[in-house]
Amino acid sequence: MPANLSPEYMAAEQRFKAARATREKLEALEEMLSTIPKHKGTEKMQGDIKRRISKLRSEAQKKGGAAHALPLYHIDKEGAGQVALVGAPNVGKSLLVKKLTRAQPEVADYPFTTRLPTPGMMVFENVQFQLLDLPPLSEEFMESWVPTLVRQADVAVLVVDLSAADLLEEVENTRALMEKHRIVLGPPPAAGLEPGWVSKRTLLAANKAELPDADDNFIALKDLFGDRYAMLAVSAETGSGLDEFRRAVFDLMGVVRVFTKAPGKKPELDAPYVLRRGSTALNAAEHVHKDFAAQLKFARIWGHTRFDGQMVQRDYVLEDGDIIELHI
Ligand SMILES: Nc1nc2c(ncn2[C@@H]2O[C@H](COP(=O)(O)OP(=O)(O)OP(=O)(O)O)[C@@H](O)[C@H]2O)c(=O)[nH]1
Ligand SMILES: [Mg+2]
Repeated sequence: MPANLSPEYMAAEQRFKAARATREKLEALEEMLSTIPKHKGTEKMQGDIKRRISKLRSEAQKKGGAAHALPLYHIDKEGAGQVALVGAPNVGKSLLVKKLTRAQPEVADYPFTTRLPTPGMMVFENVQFQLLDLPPLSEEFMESWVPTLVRQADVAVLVVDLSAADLLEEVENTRALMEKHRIVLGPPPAAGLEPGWVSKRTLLAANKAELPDADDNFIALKDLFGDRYAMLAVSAETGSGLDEFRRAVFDLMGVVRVFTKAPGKKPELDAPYVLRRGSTALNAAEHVHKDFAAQLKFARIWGHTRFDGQMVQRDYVLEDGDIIELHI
């Protein structure tokens, strides 16, 4: 490690390490190059920085467009599932995330407030889901990386403003914008998805439900889109419907919570395994330990639909809340 690296250089290097977007990386590298002490001892480092700059530049150009047009964001998934909030500007996506999690996204009474993705963890009973606040979807402008994040999410919440005059159009607009990027909100078409397309299970969260006309508008929404989306009237402002929102997200996620217990011991009730709905006793065993799965002979179940300790086979389909005792 050559001596005499300045604090400015160190700060720039930190920024480079933290950067996700190509533009940010490039800016940090440029600054590293300008602040690195220019002497024999740093020659190799200078060369290394220059190489990284030119590599990033040429990669960015190959992808098309100037390097500065390529911000990319990636949010690491946490918890039992990720939920992308999508919708028109100013409908209350950020206030919902703020009320449901500990995140502090900016909320303001004008469109295009949100510029960056903001994750926050939402608790539902004994599990947590990651909500992702996103910039708005709009025909006028949409951040280029938004569809990628929606694609990666497990489910979507389509937020609308029940007081908006053009409410029904907004739903259609959002749906159409996502389809431009080959994302179907709601169930896939009957004929199936074409290659490259995805569908997202979607909850329509009709926000600002405490405002005048909201009730009538909710009825109109239900008439038009009730077959397509699970729907809920909420108010991020007053908090009404937010408990139902947590449960609706859980239902949409398509998972079951399962507790394990060792024979003769008490179940571990604070930390459920979260498995896809339809998972079997064998799948639960795979989660616990791969050796368990190979050796699983049978299981005993304590749950709502079985009598306590009932013996089941490996193909038993788990119910939410089941306690399972694995026998090998
Ligand atoms: N009356 C009422 N106002 C709300 C409610 N939810 C949000 N708002 C207000 O609506 C405005 C927009 O809220 P945001 O959460 O910033 O909306 P957004 O959808 O994130 O907006 P963009 O970031 O521009 O997409 C703010 O003034 C909020 O206080 C609600 O349930 N009722
Ligand atoms: Mg916002």
